[in-house]
Amino acid sequence: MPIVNMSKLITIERHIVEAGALHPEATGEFSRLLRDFMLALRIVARDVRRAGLNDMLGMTEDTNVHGENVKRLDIHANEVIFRSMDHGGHLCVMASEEAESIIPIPDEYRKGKYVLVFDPLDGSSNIDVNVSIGTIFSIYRRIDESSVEAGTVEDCLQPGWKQVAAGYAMYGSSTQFVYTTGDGVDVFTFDPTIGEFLLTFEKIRIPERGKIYSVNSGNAHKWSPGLREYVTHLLRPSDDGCRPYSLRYVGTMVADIHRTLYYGGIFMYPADTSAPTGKLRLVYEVNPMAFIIEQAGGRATDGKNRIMDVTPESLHQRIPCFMGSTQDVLEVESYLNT
Ligand code: P6P
Repeated sequence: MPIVNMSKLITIERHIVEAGALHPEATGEFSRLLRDFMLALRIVARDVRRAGLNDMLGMTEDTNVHGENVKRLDIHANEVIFRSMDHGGHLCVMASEEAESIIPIPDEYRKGKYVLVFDPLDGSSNIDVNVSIGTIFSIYRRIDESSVEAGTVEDCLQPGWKQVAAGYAMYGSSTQFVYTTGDGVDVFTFDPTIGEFLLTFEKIRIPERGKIYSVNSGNAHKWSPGLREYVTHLLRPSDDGCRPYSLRYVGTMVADIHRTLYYGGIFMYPADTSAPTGKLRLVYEVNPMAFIIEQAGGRATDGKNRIMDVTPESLHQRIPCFMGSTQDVLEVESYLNT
């Protein structure tokens, strides 16, 4: 378990400023970007918590680019993030799960050197039943940092190893913000009595191996033989007590990754016969989570290749993903690549 930080009272804003001070060349633009993004998350967290009272639950008539029914809270969260981030002068372009193409910065606002891609509300199917949902994000530098023009789709299609920052907010029993800028993973927990995100866990390290696997077993009949053999192996009791593993699956990637980060084990959304590239989207779901998992000492692949080495070809490209404790991911790879 990560070290609980009970000594220092550090807000996310102070953490961002102090981290920025470590980079003398920093202009403060990145810190202002994160500050504005935290405002958006505060608003989304408030509205998620009041959704039932605000009558924000339920479906719209719309479907998103993936043909999935869009919940009203999805649209609301998307708009809150856009309106919080479009005028700060630090972004040149945005991309969202809820938008078919890139989201340009309005003409009247200055274009900055950063790119924001995000899933405004991950776990939509769980909204109406009060199960944890979340917001996932990645930040990149634009390809041509000297440009002051509008950003392009190419700026949003950079490989994950170029991420400047990534993370997620989880709207669960408490609201937590988990992020990395490439120097480890820190967790902030929202204290509504003071309206601040306080540093609660520093530099989380994922266990080298866990005892939990997380996958939608309802798709088992469509898995590859190697994956079925792997899961059968996990469920076969071992003399050293390391097996059988337990199955935990929330159906919200943010929640399943958050548990995997703390307890170890493996989260999988594999390819199957009906989804040859899996379900989860590379740009704004899998890459940010891969950055978090790697920064915590874990491993994130598509079953063979490092996720963050893949160059996206389209905004909503899907990719199979296996991420979590290094030994667990290496073990599933050995079954997938026999
Ligand atoms: P399934 C939620 O809709 C989501 O995009 C991820 O958060 C989650 O991991 C996955 O889909 C769940 O998909 O097919 O198991 O319901």
